[in-house]
Amino acid sequence: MSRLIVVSNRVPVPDKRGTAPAGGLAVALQSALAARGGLWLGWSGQSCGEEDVGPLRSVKDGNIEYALTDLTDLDVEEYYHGFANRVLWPICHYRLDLAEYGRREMAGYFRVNRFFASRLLPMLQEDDLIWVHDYHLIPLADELRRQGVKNRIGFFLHIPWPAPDVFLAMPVHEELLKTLTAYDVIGFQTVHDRENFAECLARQGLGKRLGESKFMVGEHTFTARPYPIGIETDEFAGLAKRAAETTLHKRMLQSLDGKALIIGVDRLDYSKGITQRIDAFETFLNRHPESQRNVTLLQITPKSRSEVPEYEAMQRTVAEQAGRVNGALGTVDWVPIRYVNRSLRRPALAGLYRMAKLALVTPLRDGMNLVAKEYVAAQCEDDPGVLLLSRFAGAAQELKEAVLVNPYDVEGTAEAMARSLAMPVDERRERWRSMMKTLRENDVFAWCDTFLGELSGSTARPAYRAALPQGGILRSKAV
Ligand code: GDG
Repeated sequence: MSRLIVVSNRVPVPDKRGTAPAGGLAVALQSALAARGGLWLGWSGQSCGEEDVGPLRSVKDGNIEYALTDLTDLDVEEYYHGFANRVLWPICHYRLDLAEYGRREMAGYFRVNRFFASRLLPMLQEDDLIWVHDYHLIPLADELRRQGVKNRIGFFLHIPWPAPDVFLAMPVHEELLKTLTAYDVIGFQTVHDRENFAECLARQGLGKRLGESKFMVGEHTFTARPYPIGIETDEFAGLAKRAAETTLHKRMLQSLDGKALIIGVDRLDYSKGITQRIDAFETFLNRHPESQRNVTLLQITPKSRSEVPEYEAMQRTVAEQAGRVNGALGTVDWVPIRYVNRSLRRPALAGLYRMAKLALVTPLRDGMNLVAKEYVAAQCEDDPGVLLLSRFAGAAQELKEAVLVNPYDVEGTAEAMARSLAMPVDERRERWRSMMKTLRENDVFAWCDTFLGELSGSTARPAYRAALPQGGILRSKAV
């Protein structure tokens, strides 16, 4: 079996005890790496200032090598904060209004991709399979090809691929689209994303479509397909079940004092629809006064990318909004919204999902949204809670038995909250069983197998699950 090379912006390096700081995605990729032997390359998260970037830092764990490179201040500013987070992220989430184009940042993005290619090159062997992740590294295959690499190279986009009118508004769209066609396999989260991509190619007159998933540009043919990412379903379900017996869980239950828990878990990001959700919750409370004092919304929102001005502003907006609702509707012994602005440990999160009667997963746009899947996996089969899910999350394509909402429709979402909280247990069970079946069939290990099967041209399914790292599942992904 060929070696596997994973390249992503950040790398989940195991700590000194050999424990992997991993959510489902990192666990699955580490298992695939352990089964084949291989290398995971990415940015260390550190800047070397204006100095020359030194040698790679290498961490070995069994037959997996983690190789980390620093970047200069200029690289971090232009490639990461600049083009990746201030142009590609908003564009791919349909927020043309937030994209800040700058030629300097665009050039920096391509330069850093060239740099990653040059770091990888000396470590490559002839039949290595290379799997590149996410929007930070779109041009990587093209840079590797220019440097003579002939290996099979795959790419998985974790976020949405936008509609052509949005994508083509980006000044550098043509170069970016062309570089993407240097891959052998391009994975998207949904059919919709793949069709948007195919339409971008057609609108640019770039190559031709040979079949549903086959495309040809020049002499090069490649596959572009949806590979919806999953979670470590059974492991997460077990984690949630065990968490229900912990002291934290018991304390939380006590503090709820019989009130129904509603949960929202999102990185602080404008794509997640947090402000619209709080508006909908307020509308629900006002229209259903009988619910007041009987429900509590726990919104867990760890900070992310606080260096980007929109994120800093959003942090203030959400906190003020929650404070306003609590001030207007709360009483001395009831707080409608509990707002937590930091990260919880993964087992604690799993336990809270299980306790919650309703999860609000209402992004305005999301590649997949793993929170939706984790919530379902964490439920108790006899008395499962209800998933209220945005139709604009990739997960809505698979979890059709969730209560689907349009997050822009605040009143509609408020009414869906009321319906969900009143849903009879038989209906909840039926919906849950069907969603759980989907999650079991397409867990993150199956996702990994399917993608690598396509990339390697093999239909045999290696048993990655058997090679799970000892550290198990600890926290969210770091890619
Ligand atoms: C990108 C795409 C796509 C959140 N708070 C805590 C915590 N989390 C974990 C969740 C979940 C993960 O973070 C978030 O994953 P999502 O999929 O919901 O969203 P993004 O981070 O935006 O991820 C997305 C994904 O890539 C994978 O392809 O689904 O569409 O945007 O696992 O549990 N984890 C812990 N404490 C927290 O407070 N431990």
